[in-house]
Amino acid sequence: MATNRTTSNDRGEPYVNAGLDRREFLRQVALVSGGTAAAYALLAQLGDSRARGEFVAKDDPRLETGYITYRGETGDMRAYAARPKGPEPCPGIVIVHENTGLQPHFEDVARRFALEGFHAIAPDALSPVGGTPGSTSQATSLLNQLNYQATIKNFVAAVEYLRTNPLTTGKVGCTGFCWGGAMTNQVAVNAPDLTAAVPFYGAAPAAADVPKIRASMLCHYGALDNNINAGMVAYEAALKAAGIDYGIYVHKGAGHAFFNDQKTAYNKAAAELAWRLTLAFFQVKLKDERLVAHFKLDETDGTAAKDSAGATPGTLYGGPLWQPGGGKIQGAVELDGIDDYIGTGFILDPATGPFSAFAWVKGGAPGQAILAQAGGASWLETDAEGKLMTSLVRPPGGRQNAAPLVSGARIVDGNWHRVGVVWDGSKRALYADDVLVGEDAQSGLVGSPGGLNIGGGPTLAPGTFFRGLIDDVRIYNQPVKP
Ligand SMILES: [Ca+2]
Repeated sequence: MATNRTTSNDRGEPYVNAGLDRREFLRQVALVSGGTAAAYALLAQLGDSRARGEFVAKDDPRLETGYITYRGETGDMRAYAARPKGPEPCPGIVIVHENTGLQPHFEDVARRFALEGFHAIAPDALSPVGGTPGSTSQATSLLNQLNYQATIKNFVAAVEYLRTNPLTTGKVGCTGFCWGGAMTNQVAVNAPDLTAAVPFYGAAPAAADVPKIRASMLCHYGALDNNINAGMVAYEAALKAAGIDYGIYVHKGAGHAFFNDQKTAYNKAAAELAWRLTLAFFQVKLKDERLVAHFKLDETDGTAAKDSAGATPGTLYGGPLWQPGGGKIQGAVELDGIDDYIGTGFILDPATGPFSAFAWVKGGAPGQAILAQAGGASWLETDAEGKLMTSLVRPPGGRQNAAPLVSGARIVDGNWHRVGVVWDGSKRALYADDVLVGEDAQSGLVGSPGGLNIGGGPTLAPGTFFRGLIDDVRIYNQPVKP
């Protein structure tokens, strides 16, 4: 099965992108595994998907993937793009391939980033000459003929494409490998809006260029990679002298290209460590600072709901059920409509300024709360007809009554709906499925220093508890357009 399908894939690409054909790959596997039969067995064990160099399947249902084009220095650039499904903005990552062009391995790396919550694109540096050809040696030869300065600008344009993309948070990182590691260093020098960069065994930029870097840097090296490592000491000295936020990690026992699982230089231990370090680095450096609390509700047991953005974890009361496979984005929590809710610590006070709150809900009935603040008001709830509304009202005083805002969107039909309330300081707005369904002007909102009740009203009155699934609750400290 695996052996038939791995001779080439449907685009006619070679089995491995390391200049090794499949026979040579099998020979090298045989050297370490005791014979060709054992090598085939090993390939089969790797599984069909893995044997094609995929950690994440091309059609993973959690992701949106495909090819995009953006405007570069030399014209239209083609790139593979992968992001989590859904409209929530993510930090951006530009991935720069090795000197063999945009091989399937780098598209897989993009999907790995997407699964971790990033909007990743892997541009094809060979776009100006018709794209990466089937032969890896031809790709390398073509790459060497490209105008290097124009190629740098093509990748800098990828940073700008992501930075200005409505599906990103505006924060962008860049990572790349070998030739792409050197390019990542060049992107860091030439893209002042780049926030973080992770070159893998990349040739250093000119020392005189290093002070232009604005990004935080994490540089991976293989301890056995003598050629590249020759430039490491001077590069570090220049980074230090320029006061740049940097880290250098030299991976023991690893050589050039140790991250690429399609090459014989692959070092699993080093690759896994480098991946964890890279993810942690990007997660910290590219954090969405607007997001002050984020309850993914992907837990499988226990009575704690993690806050992945802030420091206000929730506690489950009344015995809600975790539904690890039943959410809109991975797992969700199921509430019984009687007394189940999640209570959190204080996150923000609506009286102090603009904010936004979004959640996915499925189920519910008229008159139930979705998100309410203890001692304050329901931020999101359903009215007597099951229509989305907010009871966040302006402070008492003046001639007008402070009235709730009711939308026309009935959301208790048993389908998933993404609901949201946005306060921009002068207008209340309600969103259902990312469409504006209600809006009015207000002079302010009544505040509260209480925590949030997810699935329960502000006073936890009987009849206000939500019956159904709630998922992915996000609170932002500013107006966010869905
Ligand atoms: Ca979830």
